[in-house]
Amino acid sequence: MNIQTVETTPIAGQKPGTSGLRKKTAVFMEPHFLENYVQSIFDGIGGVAGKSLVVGGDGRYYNESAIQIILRMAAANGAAKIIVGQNGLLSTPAASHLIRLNGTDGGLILSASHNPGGPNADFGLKYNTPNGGPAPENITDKIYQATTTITAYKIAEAHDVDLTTPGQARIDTMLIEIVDPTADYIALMEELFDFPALKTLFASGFTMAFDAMHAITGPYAHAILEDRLGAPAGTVLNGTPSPDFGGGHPDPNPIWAKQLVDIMMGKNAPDFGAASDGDGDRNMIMGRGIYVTPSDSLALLAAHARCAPAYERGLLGVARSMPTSGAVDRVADKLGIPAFETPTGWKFFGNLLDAGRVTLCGEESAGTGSTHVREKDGLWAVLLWLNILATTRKSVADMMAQHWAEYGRNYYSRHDFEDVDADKAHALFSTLRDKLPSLAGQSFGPLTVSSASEFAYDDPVDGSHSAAQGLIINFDGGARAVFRLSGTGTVGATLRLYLEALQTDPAALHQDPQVALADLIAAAHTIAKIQGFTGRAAPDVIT
Ligand code: G16
Repeated sequence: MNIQTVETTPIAGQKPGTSGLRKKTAVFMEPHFLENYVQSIFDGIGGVAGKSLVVGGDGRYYNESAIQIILRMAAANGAAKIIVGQNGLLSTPAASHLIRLNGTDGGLILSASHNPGGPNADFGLKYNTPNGGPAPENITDKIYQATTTITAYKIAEAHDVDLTTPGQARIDTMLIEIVDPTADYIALMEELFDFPALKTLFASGFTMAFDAMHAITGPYAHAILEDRLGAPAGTVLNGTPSPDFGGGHPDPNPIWAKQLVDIMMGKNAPDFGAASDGDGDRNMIMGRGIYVTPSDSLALLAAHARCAPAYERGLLGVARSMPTSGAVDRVADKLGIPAFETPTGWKFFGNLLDAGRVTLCGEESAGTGSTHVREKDGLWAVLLWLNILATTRKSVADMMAQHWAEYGRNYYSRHDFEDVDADKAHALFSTLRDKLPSLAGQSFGPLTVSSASEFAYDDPVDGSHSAAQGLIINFDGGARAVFRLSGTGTVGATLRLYLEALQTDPAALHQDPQVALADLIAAAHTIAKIQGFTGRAAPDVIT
């Protein structure tokens, strides 16, 4: 094998964010950009000589070309074996499963998740560790360090590998195993859930709409929902992946999955609605006439997980990211199991899952998952909901009403101020941070601040400390506003304002969340001077 050693210099801006490196596609395609980052991953994890890796992506523009480069670089760096999805495709949870199933030394996942794809949109790359989960900060720090000192990368001179059919290929001595992206994942789902009960549910006339948003879950959803479980053809919408996600924004929330929302809120809506994102790890849940927030969905899944065979012995514990509502904590309390609060980012759940401290975890950003992989998993959440509905035979709206009556309702909303000038967003943030110690006791409208702090996390398993993970303002009565800057965007800054208020009065459980949270929204704007700093009086996206 001819190996080229290409001299290079560090490229600024290769610091991984909440979930790997995300940039404009055009930036990733600039000379040396991808190669520098891939070599830095290899160097940051101690080299890949003799190692095996899983490689796959969500099929967005540049996916396959990037994979061909990664294969040639892996060969040049001495990797022994690469398991790659057919046509370079793997959903993020399926990649996590393949890493665990095959005991590889980790994997490379090509995706910018829910961000749009295409030559003028976004691309991303992240390294997952041998447990199948996103690399924790101590490893991403090493990768970042490597990007700042890199002087050369290695790449084999070889033809593109044909990834169109499952089978084996080689670049010199490196074995490349091309696998069906869906087969092992489907087998795992079949182990976890009661497929015969789900078949019976669909056979009884239960109806569903699943919006794959022109993204990676299309083939998985067709195979599971329609082929295995007998849901009628047409249950899966937008089920053919396209490199630019049909020109859409593959983020499963009420704004971007409007087609599904219109169906579920319309006449003759199906019984159940769901959507997943670009790389298949996020989910949105709806019933006829109702949208279920990710925080409520997590709480409901925790309360009823025992309906599914995989969880029939109960849960060891649950975890949620800090900005996620406390609804799941109330369930944990009743079940007598621990509830953990972690910083935003799935990587923070890995230790808790590995140590057997939790079984279920989730985030307000539409991610839910369990011990079965080390990523959040969109279709898994859909199947767990289906398993619960197959057992209870109640509607989604009735399930939620019953849940709120039992536990109270954590009214919740996230307000996003997108593409804010980064300097202005940071100025808002640091001014607010300085103000935190003086806020307790001050009143804003009818609300009085009880405490304010910056969230930091001490991992209970490995003791690592993560500082500066969001600003929290608590109010008397249990409401809270949380401020964070997104770590997944590619331009400017996105300010996220998370709003939550617990309501236990049975007469007040069915309000519009924006109405229920109105005083809190006003207080948060006044305290942080959002309009003054950003020029925005209202958010761009409300979920
Ligand atoms: C990623 C992480 C999630 C996290 C989310 C937050 O999601 O995997 O764990 O909650 O980012 O994003 P932000 O920093 O923008 O608030 P994904 O689906 O983009 O991989």
